Amino acid sequence: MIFGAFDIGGTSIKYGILDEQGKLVYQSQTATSASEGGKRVLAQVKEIAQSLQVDYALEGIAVSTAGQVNNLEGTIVHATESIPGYTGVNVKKELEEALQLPVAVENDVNSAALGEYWRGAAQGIRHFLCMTLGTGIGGAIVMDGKVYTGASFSAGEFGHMTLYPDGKDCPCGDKGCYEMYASSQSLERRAKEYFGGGGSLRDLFVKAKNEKGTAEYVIDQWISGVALGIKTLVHIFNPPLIVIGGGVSEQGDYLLKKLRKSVNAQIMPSFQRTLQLKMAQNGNDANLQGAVYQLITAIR
Ligand code: BMX
Ligand code: ZN
Repeated sequence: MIFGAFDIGGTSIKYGILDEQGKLVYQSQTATSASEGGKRVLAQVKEIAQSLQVDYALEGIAVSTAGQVNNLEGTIVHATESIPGYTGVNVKKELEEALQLPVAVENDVNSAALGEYWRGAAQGIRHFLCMTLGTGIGGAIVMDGKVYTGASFSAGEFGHMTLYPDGKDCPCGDKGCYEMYASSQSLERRAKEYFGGGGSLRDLFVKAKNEKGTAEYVIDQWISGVALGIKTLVHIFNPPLIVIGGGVSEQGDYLLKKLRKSVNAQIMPSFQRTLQLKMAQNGNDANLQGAVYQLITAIR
């Protein structure tokens, strides 16, 4: 069996073809037309899925998306202004009608968590948190091998914990949210302030590892923001594991060491002894894999 899978983020739509073991047989990506609104973004997905259907005998479509998702109805319960007009869109119904295939929809980080549970860093661990540092910051609470959805499918929006009450404006409408300081987009913004435009985050990490100096300072400042949010989560959930995903997870041990140090400096000893921090093993593929895991569970 093969499935089409999409991961809709504020910046890009990643997509691919996966088999029922979660193995990617094809993958690609395109920029999200976020500024043209959520309906246009869905139309983008529809067009890509239709073109994939020409070459592959797909048995279903798995969607991981930014925004709070009613995973039973496949609707966007609420989305921040990072994808304007996305709130209320029925992704499942529209895609099922257009493609004549079963469709499952889940929040991007809930998907990442399921992907890491199925095939990655959280295998065999039934309770954990997952957090991705991307355009924004998303979160997932996994309890007993299942995503905890909350009363309105909106649990785990870690990106909107308040770090600074009078801080930067957030696309959610509030000020000073965690994702304005600790997302990878925020690290990029800091790097630009110091080094001007042009460089990628990868360049920043290479520079920090080779020369230390300002590049490392920029990363350390950002890490202390990331750790602040983790501190709060740790004291609320006392989780045995937090999986950190998003593009920066490719920095592996370099980031993990810094993060561990910064987190340990802020949490009580009882939490330190049991807390594991791990980088996501499958990076962005986990979102696609988790969405497929959800689809397979739904159609079986
Ligand atoms: C935002 C919010 C979350 C999402 C997170 C990460 C929207 C559109 N997005 O906090 O639902 O999980 O960003 O998303 O409401 P990404 O854009 O970084 O992939
Ligand atoms: Zn916010």
